[in-house]
Amino acid sequence: MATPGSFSLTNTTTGGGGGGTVGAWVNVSPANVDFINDLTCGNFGSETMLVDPATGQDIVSDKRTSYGMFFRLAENDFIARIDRRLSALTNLPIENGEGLQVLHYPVGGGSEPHFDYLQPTNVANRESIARSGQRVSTLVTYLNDVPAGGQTVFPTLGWAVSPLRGNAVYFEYCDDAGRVDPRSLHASAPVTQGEKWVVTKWMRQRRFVSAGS
Ligand SMILES: O=C(O)CCC(=O)C(=O)O
Repeated sequence: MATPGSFSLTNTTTGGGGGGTVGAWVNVSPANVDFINDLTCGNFGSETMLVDPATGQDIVSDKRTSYGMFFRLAENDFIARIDRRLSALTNLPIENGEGLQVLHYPVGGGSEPHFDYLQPTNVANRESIARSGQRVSTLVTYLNDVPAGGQTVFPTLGWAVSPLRGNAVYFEYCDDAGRVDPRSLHASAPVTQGEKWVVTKWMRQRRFVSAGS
């Protein structure tokens, strides 16, 4: 198992949509990328959920062909350190963060365009928004170089980010009044060679309280 080094996350570039949508690249130190990979060993197997843009429902979807697992917030010392760093980077309280999600896309894996914000078109989403507020931002960190395919694509913005180990893409889509920005529509292009590993952090308007807690 790799040793967790000091977690360095540097906001290197900003760009993207303008208006309510902000995009940024960040960089994660290689030791920490290895450590995140090691920590996930043996915990995979469940298909991942996404929010269907048409219905707002959380779905296990043929629109996403990847496998994933969640860490609980501050599940161990290393994850707690990442949670703290991402809280500082996004300028939101640690407690507003959902647990880190790690995704694995095999060859052919990807996702159709979708929003990360919750649409209040079903009871589960309405209850989640009532508990924790809306999702406000997403940080996707790439854990490996992908030889071909696997870009994070923003079709409305005409923006695509290639997965490079240790880089990340950050985007915001909800203002203080709770208005969401549909320009944050995004997808993972299919991996055509190799595989793709990412870790995703979603932040909420308020303390994140999961269903049943
Ligand atoms: O894997 C990616 O590039 C994007 C991940 C994603 O769409 C998400 O976490 O909502």
